[in-house]
Amino acid sequence: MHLLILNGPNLNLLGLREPEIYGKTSYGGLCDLICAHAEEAGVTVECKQSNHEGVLVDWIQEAYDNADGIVFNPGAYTHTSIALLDALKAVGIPCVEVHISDVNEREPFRQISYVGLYAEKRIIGQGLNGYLAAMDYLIEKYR
Ligand code: CA2
Repeated sequence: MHLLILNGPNLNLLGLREPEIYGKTSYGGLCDLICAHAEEAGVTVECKQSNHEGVLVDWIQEAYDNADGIVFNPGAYTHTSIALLDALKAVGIPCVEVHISDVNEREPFRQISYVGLYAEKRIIGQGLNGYLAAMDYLIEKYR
């Protein structure tokens, strides 16, 4: 089983700014946690991050041939991007949406999710553990 872990804009800044919201672990540290978790579970994983909507669309399209599941934190594009929703619908790969912070307790605009119209599960406000919980969900359901 192969999982694609996608992160959207500004998540490369993890650990550098706003630690009270996003924690102190860097983006590289998050990828290390994800890789260790995948190895333990016996699945392969690829971690990618982009600040560009079109690049994220390209990676979702490319996943059509090789990923069995997508763990996706689209960052701010969550709340704006019909293009990402369409790309997910087009490839039809099972997807879990993850947010580090509790978007339901933040500004009203963060409570809209286009990606959430496709994602079969949303994990919100569990910090970085949310990524591991999303992997476990996909592994248990689709392995
Ligand atoms: O809580 C989440 O995971 C978010 O997807 C993070 C996005 C935000 O726009 C969403 O509403 C919720 C923002 C990511 C920004 O990441 C940073 C990380 C460290 C320092 C500054 C920004």
